[in-house]
Amino acid sequence: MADLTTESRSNLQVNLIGLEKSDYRGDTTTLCQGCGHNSIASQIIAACYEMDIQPENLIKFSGIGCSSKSPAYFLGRSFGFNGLHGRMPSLATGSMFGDHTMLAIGVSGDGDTASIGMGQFKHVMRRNLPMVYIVENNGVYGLTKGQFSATAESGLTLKGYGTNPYMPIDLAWEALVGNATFVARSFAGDPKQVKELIKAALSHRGIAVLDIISPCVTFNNTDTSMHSYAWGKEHEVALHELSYVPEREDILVDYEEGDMIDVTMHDGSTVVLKKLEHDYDPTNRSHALSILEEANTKNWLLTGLIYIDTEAPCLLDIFNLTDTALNRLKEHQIRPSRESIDKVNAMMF
Ligand SMILES: Cc1ncc(C[n+]2csc(CCOP(=O)(O)OP(=O)(O)O)c2C)c(N)n1
Ligand code: SF4
Ligand SMILES: [Mg+2]
Repeated sequence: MADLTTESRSNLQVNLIGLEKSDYRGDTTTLCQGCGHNSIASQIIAACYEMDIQPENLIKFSGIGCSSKSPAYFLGRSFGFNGLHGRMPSLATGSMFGDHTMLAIGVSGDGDTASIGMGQFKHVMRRNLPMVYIVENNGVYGLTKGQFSATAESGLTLKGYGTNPYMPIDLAWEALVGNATFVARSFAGDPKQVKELIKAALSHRGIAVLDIISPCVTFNNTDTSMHSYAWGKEHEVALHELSYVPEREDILVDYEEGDMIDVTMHDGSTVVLKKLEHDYDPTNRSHALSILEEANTKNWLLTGLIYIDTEAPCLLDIFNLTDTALNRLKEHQIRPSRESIDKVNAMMF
């Protein structure tokens, strides 16, 4: 029988383990139409389907925020834990010790990670927990009505919040200096790149950080734009202020490796995306640091796989765990013998 490529299989009704794409879906989204987070959820569904992942072999994690709600909208058959704000890393660490045979996907926001969760983020990087860590980065706290987050650019002016006086935190940079073993950046409107990076991240045995720029169409906008929240509100008086959400089209881009493109956001502002060159070597850490620094100086958003180290041992390898997951061992297997207790006690005195 001919060997089917992943791409040709994705056009068929079922994947190699006999599941349909619908087996990877979750609940219907309650996020705003056009929110970048929805597009990322769709690419997680597509990546897991195409990789023939058994949904029951995967755990989803999140913290708090619109982004952190999104695990409800993909992989409805998988396990899931929506934790406290900024505490996703410790939750994931404990769970993965409980069952190291699972795959882990975490979805966090820029507020959840770069503000309240920054300490936990840094430690899960250096511990190299095997987990896909997606940050849906929109520069605001979307869920709590759009305050600046720690990744918002300095000088950005938003209605109700004035002008942001602080320099932004670059999460790809923080991951890299924190010794992450997989660091990538993308844009929610580039589904092809997002999907490929998610697949690569799922194949990585270690922490895989995906900083995905994911526009908040409701709050990260300005008053003067024709597509702004304020403009829309002026033209639709019948809607209640708190429930009003402007309907927006997803912003989609398609560009080649090495290319640089300007993308106009819903508020009329522009971001410059630069895809890494085809011959870029992501295993060179110091080069990765220098190109990120250059991109920041020039105000580009560098997209693609920025850094990967496939040699570093992951947290669960270091701890020499049993082949059987700890949460599946029987009581008699986890109870230490009298001799080993005596041995430990003898070492104390
Ligand atoms: C301990 C704690 N502090 C503050 C909040 C309020 N709060 C909820 S979500 C959120 C920010 C979410 O922002 P982000 O992670 O960027 O997600 P987004 O909604 O933008 O996707 C905040 C401050 C909270 N729930 N818990
Ligand atoms: S408020 Fe912003 S981040 Fe939240 S769902 Fe709406 S568009 Fe997305
Ligand atoms: Mg946010």
